[in-house]
Amino acid sequence: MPELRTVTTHCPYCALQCGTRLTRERRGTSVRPTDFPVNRGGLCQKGWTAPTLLDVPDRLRHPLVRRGGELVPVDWDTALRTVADGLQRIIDEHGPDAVGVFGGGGLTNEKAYLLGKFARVALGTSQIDYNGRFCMSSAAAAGTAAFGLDRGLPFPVTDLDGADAVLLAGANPAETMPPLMQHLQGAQLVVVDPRRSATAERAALHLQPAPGTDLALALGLLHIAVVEGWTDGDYIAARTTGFEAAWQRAATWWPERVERVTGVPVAAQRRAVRMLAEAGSAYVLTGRGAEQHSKGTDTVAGFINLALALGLPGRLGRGYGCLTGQGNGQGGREHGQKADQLPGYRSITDPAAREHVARVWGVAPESLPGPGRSAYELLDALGTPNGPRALLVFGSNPVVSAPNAAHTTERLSSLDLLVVADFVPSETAQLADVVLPVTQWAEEEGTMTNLEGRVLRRRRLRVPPGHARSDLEVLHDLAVRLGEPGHRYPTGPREVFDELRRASAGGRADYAGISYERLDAGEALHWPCPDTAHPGTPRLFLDSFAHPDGRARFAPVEHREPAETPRAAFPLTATTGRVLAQYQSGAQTRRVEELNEAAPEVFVEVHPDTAERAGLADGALARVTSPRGSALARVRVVATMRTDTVFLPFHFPGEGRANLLTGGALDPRSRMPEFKVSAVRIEPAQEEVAR
Ligand SMILES: Nc1nc2c(c(=O)[nH]1)N[C@H]1C(S)=C(S)[C@@H](COP(=O)(O)OP(=O)(O)OC[C@H]3O[C@@H](n4cnc5c(=O)[nH]c(N)nc54)[C@H](O)[C@@H]3O)O[C@H]1N2
Ligand SMILES: Nc1nc2c(c(=O)[nH]1)N[C@H]1C(S)=C(S)[C@@H](COP(=O)(O)OP(=O)(O)OC[C@H]3O[C@@H](n4cnc5c(=O)[nH]c(N)nc54)[C@H](O)[C@@H]3O)O[C@H]1N2
Ligand code: SF4
Ligand SMILES: [Mo]
Repeated sequence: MPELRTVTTHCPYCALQCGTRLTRERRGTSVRPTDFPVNRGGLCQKGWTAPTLLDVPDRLRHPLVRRGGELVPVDWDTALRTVADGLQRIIDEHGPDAVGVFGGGGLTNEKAYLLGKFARVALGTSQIDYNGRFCMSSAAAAGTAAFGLDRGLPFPVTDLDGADAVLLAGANPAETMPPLMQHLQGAQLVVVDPRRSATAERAALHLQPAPGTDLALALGLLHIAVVEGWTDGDYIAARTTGFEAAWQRAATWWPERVERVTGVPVAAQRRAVRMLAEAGSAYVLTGRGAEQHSKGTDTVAGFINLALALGLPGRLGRGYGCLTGQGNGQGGREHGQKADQLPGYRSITDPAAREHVARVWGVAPESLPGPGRSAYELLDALGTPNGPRALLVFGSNPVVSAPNAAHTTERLSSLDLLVVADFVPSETAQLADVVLPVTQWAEEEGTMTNLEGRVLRRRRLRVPPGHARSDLEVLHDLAVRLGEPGHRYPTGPREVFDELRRASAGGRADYAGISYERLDAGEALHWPCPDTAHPGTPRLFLDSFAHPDGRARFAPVEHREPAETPRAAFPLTATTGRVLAQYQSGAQTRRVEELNEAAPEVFVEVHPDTAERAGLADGALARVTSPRGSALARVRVVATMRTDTVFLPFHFPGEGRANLLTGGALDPRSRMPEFKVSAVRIEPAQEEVAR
């Protein structure tokens, strides 16, 4: 392929997928924002510094194999043979489910699709899941139940421009998607966040509930909407079912009770409902703050109930949406790297879906495995008698980002074979037996699907360094060594995408009509897009919802406590989240100097009274301890914190891992871990005292 001097592409990081133009300069690569609708000429600090990622000094250039305890460089053939022989031996001895695969929501659609096919066909394992389980799963489960279909935003981001009021429940886009804020400028924001986040600073109204109490709040807001006559009776009658049962649950959540449980004053609850109900154009949006709980699915359902009662979903200039997180968080959840899923957002237990996909893959439907374990359950089972003894990781750094980090790391270490494909030596790669160096965004072609379900082209500007190969090539090479016909695992992204189109055809996320040609011609294509003459679907649900009767479903949800509540030994609640300058496990952004200067180390935000009681001053090193272990973090005394809550970002490694605190409690439906609530105590770190 000829090398271009400049390409139009998208940022490698979050689901906003800001449009960028990359140019090869004499030294390195430069980036500029384009006038793409989601960012309209804006980028955040991560986007501006993204080219630095391409040339980080410790970029992986050779395959590595562990020998005598050390990872040493080897050639590709040796590395691939080591992996294939190891996998084959484990499969022969223990069966295909002894091999697990862990994918990522940052992978292109092509990679996510081929990874799922590789797992089900080349390995024959059911044991595949991905980090999107930690991200989108609760909103996806609630959205599917309510609307019959899950697409983060069922409308384009630009629809928000006209909003008069927007409720943001547990989302902090001022840090996590800064260019999105320009679309919210005209709206009065109601921000639900236990912290006074950067987004809450810009809100007309900030509701500050205790972590893990959003469901009580959502029930209370529905209660007020009904009692004060703000509901849209015609809409409820014509477009929904299940209102009565949902209302019965909300009926007992009178405002004073909600205030007692959440800490949100009655007057603020009333004002929030009034702002939404009186707005001509109103939206309810959820983020990870409301979703990453052992009741995340019910909590999202609670906010969807509120939106339905106010008549928002499926109407122009109104709606409910979830702010999808990772670069391909949307596409990554549609093409079959999820434990219970086949491409096109099909269910792996649906005989018709198995039949269709098996035909595209040229295999027998009965040969496809059934559903596997969810992400945390998979990690938790590693190295146990019935669990996988080998794991392939593509696009995640679970040593830092998975819950219960000490335990998770111990499980990863107990494997017979850990294989990590990455372009940097992440903390997980450093544990691996084999590390496979891969290409990254500006070195490869592919597609991503952004938070509004719009399919975008990622384009290649440069040749990869050293011996790095694309994930698609790695999967092909491994499959062939496992005895598969090579043509079944194409290495060209366009070929893989064309196969994905066929596999998704007729599914819920139908890409059949989307082609590289149409995308390259500049068409804005949102799925579903069933044929090449179809214009795509920027707005879903305007005529009807995706359930057979066309109606949205209220869910009769009830509040419950988090899996873990404060007690004498652990009197505070720790919640976790993000800062602007770091991304996820930090594997990428901690390698970018400007970002590391902006956010160099883990901190813990603490209310002044709480800090004083603990004998901690601003800037001191604190030990934060939960029933699972401790993390060390620098104290930030923040006057706007709740006295019962502390906050840590999860981007940092080693003893600063916020996930040393979090536990394995899971939502029963989405299997989302409770990242946002751990009971903790906080005290001066002995390390500090000793210094
Ligand atoms: N800078 C940056 N941007 C990112 C990412 C990143 O790592 N860094 N990651 C991307 C990804 S994958 C994702 S998923 C998105 C996530 O984007 P967000 O959902 O905005 O991110 P978080 O910081 O995890 O959580 C949002 C807010 O939830 C609050 N919160 C904590 N507990 C609770 C609670 O119990 N209830 C409520 N209502 N709020 C609570 C936190 O204080 C925080 O301000 O960001 C994407 N963008
Ligand atoms: N405590 C706490 N923990 C959390 C969260 C939280 O809010 N609180 N949020 C959760 C959420 S929402 C998410 S999304 C997860 C994310 O956490 P992770 O899954 O760890 O995500 P990343 O740090 O983006 O890790 C991606 C890794 O894959 C590599 N990579 C990137 N692109 C590619 C590719 O195309 N191919 C290959 N082979 N490798 C690639 C990167 O270099 C990096 O090492 O963390 C979860 N963990
Ligand atoms: S908001 Fe997201 S997509 Fe846009 S520049 Fe920042 S990280 Fe990149
Ligand atoms: Mo995420």
